[in-house]
Amino acid sequence: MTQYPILWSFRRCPYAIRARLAIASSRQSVVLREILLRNKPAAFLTTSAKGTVPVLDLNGTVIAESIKVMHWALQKSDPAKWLSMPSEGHDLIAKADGPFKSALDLYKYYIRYPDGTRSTAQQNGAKFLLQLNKMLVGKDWLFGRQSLADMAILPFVRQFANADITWFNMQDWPDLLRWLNAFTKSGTFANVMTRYPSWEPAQKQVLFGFDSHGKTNKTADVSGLPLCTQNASCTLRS
Ligand SMILES: N[C@@H](CCC(=O)N[C@@H](CS)C(=O)NCC(=O)O)C(=O)O
Repeated sequence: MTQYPILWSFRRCPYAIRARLAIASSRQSVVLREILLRNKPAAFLTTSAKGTVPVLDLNGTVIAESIKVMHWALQKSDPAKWLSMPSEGHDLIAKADGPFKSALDLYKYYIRYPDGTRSTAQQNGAKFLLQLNKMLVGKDWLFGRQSLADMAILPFVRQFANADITWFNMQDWPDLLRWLNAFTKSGTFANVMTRYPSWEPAQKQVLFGFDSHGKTNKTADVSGLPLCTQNASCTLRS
């Protein structure tokens, strides 16, 4: 039986989305375990007591940081050359994961904070988004070609946009809008956003990634694993 790594994931989590994007791009395959954050399975918490998704279990070695999951996948195989980006890309990701994510959390959950939090957070987030817009003028991707920075940052920009889509679409950042729309309308994004039932110990395994499309590894022993395709629900592999 082929041993696939296990990816614990939550469909809408931007950290988990970027991990799935890198796994799909790298043409790796993992067993996907979709969970609900409000009802974390004991087996998930045993794997990573931290309790955040994504978590990649490499048969005992555990990676519990999304950016590290991205690097793990792309270091194995990087056909789209996402890792070939200027070092500035890593600084940009750090900015997205740090101050921008903090602004995003305050913007989304402003109700828990004092009056004025929402507009300050919106302005702070917008400063970063204007920087991205400037970088995207005349370009499809932040550094010209699609890279790790685009895919690590876009899921968070999508979340920021969805917090108030009317306001977001009215801002003067046409290149940012073009970049985000190209991503959210892409097959790449649709592929990683396929819905799966929440994992239960007794369920059949869900294969995510390259092998799940039946394009490779046809001889691998994955009998009993559901074969999941882009928009389809899982079907059993005979
Ligand atoms: N630094 C972690 C953060 C992951 C994270 O915070 N994920 C959120 C979901 S988007 C989570 O699991 N939160 C735990 C919870 O809500 O209980 C990473 O990059 O993987």
